[in-house]
Amino acid sequence: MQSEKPEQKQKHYSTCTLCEAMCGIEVTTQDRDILSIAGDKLNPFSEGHVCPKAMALKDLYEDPERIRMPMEKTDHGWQEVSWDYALDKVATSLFAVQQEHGSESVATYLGNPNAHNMGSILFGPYFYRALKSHNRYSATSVDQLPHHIVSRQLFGHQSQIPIPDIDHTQHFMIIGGNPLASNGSIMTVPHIKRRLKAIQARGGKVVAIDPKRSETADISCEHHFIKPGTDALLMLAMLHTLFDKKLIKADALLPLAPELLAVEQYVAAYPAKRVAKLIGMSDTQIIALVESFCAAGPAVCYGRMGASVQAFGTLTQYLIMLFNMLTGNLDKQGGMMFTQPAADLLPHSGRGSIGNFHTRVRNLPAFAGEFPVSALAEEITTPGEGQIKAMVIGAGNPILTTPNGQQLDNAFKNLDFVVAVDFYITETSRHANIILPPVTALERDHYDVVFHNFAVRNSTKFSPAIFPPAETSKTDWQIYLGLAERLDKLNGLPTERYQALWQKQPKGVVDDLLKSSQYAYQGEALSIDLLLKTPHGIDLGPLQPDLPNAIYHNDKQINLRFDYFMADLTRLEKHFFEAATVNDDSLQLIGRRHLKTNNSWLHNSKRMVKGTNNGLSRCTAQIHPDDAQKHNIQDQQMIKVTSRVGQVSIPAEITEKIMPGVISIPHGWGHNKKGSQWQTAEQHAGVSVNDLTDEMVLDELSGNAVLNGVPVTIEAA
Ligand SMILES: Nc1nc2c(c(=O)[nH]1)N[C@H]1C(S)=C(S)[C@@H](COP(=O)(O)OP(=O)(O)OC[C@H]3O[C@@H](n4cnc5c(=O)[nH]c(N)nc54)[C@H](O)[C@@H]3O)O[C@H]1N2
Ligand SMILES: Nc1nc2c(c(=O)[nH]1)N[C@H]1C(S)=C(S)[C@@H](COP(=O)(O)OP(=O)(O)OC[C@H]3O[C@@H](n4cnc5c(=O)[nH]c(N)nc54)[C@H](O)[C@@H]3O)O[C@H]1N2
Ligand code: SF4
Ligand SMILES: [Mo]
Repeated sequence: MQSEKPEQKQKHYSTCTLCEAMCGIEVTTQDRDILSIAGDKLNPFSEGHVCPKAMALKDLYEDPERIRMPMEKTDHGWQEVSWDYALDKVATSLFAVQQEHGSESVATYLGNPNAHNMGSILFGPYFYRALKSHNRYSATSVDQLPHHIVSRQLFGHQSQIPIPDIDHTQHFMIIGGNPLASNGSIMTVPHIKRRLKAIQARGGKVVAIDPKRSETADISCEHHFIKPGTDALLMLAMLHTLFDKKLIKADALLPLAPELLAVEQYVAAYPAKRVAKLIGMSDTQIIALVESFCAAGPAVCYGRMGASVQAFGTLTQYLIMLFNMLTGNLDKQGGMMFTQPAADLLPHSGRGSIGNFHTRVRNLPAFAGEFPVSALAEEITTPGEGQIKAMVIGAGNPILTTPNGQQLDNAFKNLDFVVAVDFYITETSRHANIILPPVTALERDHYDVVFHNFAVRNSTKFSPAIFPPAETSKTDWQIYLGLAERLDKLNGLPTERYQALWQKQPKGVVDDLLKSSQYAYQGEALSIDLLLKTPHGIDLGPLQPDLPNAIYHNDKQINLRFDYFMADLTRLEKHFFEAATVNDDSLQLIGRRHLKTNNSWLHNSKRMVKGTNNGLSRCTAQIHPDDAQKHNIQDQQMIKVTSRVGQVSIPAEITEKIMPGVISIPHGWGHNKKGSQWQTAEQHAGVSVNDLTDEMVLDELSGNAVLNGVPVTIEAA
């Protein structure tokens, strides 16, 4: 029995890692309990802002269903096992599969939370390298892959992505993003609502282009419906208008991109009139969009998830970049700007190789060493050399988050061995032979090695683990390093270097990066030690013009690569102007996010699933009243939604906020698979929209999945 007195309450300053906004939080603890989580008012970047999800960090920490020790699947169900046993077993099992079937037979899938986890980012690669398999997949190819390809080609590095300078812009055009729900993406921006309102307060404009009148559209000055998947046409017409109306302002960029004006010939065939009907806007509307953008002073056109994860997502993101360049808004205050992060990983990380190798079955190109996840199921089920026989899932739930999830679920049953690094028994990790559970976010050291690079202001902050590590728990990096060392040993490779890595820890790498940074604070060079003394973080000022320094190409020129991107116009012509007319009866499926969700994995927090609309689950199919009438569907009635790959039954939610001809279903639901173990999530199961999305339809330029603009039919169930 413990006789010690309970400890005093303590306040800690940390960072929420649940989305990209990097909000500072004040966490009050007593012993090992979290009493409360509130916004850190002294954090110079987030200034006290948090969203309702911050409290989910507490729910996650306390969740009795979260796994705290490794689990092995046995004939008698899940059994808790020791860490040493589990790590040994995983390493020897992966090694055995590779011995029998070759190194490519083990594949990895890395999910979204890795991006918020410096341990996985910095030390995970030791493990993937030890595996020596090209069969690598991640959530990138259901998300931001187009952005990486555009930045790789134009600026020479996949992660050198310019960010909207939201605090200085006079005109913010948002294409396919809903930051009021997502809190911003590839735009790390706490308190987005206040910042969007500030643009309007200083006489500027916010314009949303979206098939849904989203929460963001609701507080914008203008909202224009657009037919899903047609944004490339809109951008072509907008670029055409720039030349037609002589609105080009590219002089400052021409020395870095001498061919920029040649864009005119590629967009010549796309006057607003030609595309208007296809995109669902009038030609005058399109022209007015451009004129008002150009009249505004500093302006920025920003395209995100809705614009990326569609059939022409890469072309769209490329054209958006050209639009910012041709209007003189790249690298300009109030436009699209590069960040100057204090701990900059970019010079030390892969710039992004394009098409070095291809998938076995469908011959799809790899980008930055990863294959499109749409190909994963067929690579598991198609026999032959290189067939995937074992999977490592790190912080991902691809059965709910990638196209044709049902097919992937079936494919997983064929695997000889699965290991999941996760703290829940999810729809995906239930397939594992062994689950290795890391600690939750507040129990590990944190520095945002990714999201400072995407932030609307330069800042720096280190958040040490709030609780000292328990003897029996491990962080992601300890798991990955432990596996890497074991695999190298099994492969007969030297393992001496690991001793130094265990000592150094990920925070040692960040310390090195900070010490080599251009910044100082009150005369002292940046370091982890300094940041420990400034627990609210340090503001490093607004983004600065950074060209040509920001370019990673050796010649310091922006490489426009018309040959690569504009070649896709052939496919676009075929798709929109030559293809047979689409089935009149079909609707276009799109996705949506809610402030209280986080992809597939916060539904076990009662607080996050509570208070949904009219007693309906949040997982509804939103349709327009005209479509409801046409199909004789009442509000809240169950409907069947059918696509080429599957069918789901889901309540209809009739709303004028959605464009006629469009249907919106959120992803991350579908917690109704036998064997997962998160009861609250199962009580709010919903259905998985990715049982409808099609793994065979891709943005062919990048291999990115098409999750927006999927043709479906509906009928009353
Ligand atoms: N239809 C449709 N599908 C989509 C989208 C869409 O808009 N529409 N969005 C796509 C996008 S943008 C993304 S990023 C993907 C996300 O897809 P995934 O990354 O595959 O899915 P998540 O739901 O983020 O799964 C995260 C898993 O990691 C676990 N986890 C959480 N934190 C940690 C941690 O610190 N360490 C470890 N080891 N595990 C952790 C959770 O328990 C959960 O099981 O979904 C995509 N799928
Ligand atoms: N609360 C919450 N926050 C999150 C997440 C979450 O699951 N929940 N996920 C995080 C992740 S992983 C990511 S990647 C980001 C994503 O962040 P965002 O990019 O802001 O993504 P969404 O909120 O899904 O908004 C996408 C918008 O695109 C619209 N759209 C759909 N199809 C099209 C189209 O064809 N054209 C146009 N123009 N618009 C279209 C949708 O209607 C929607 O309003 O959010 C992050 N933040
Ligand atoms: S916006 Fe919400 S989820 Fe995102 S970092 Fe801030 S508190 Fe966390
Ligand atoms: Mo994402």
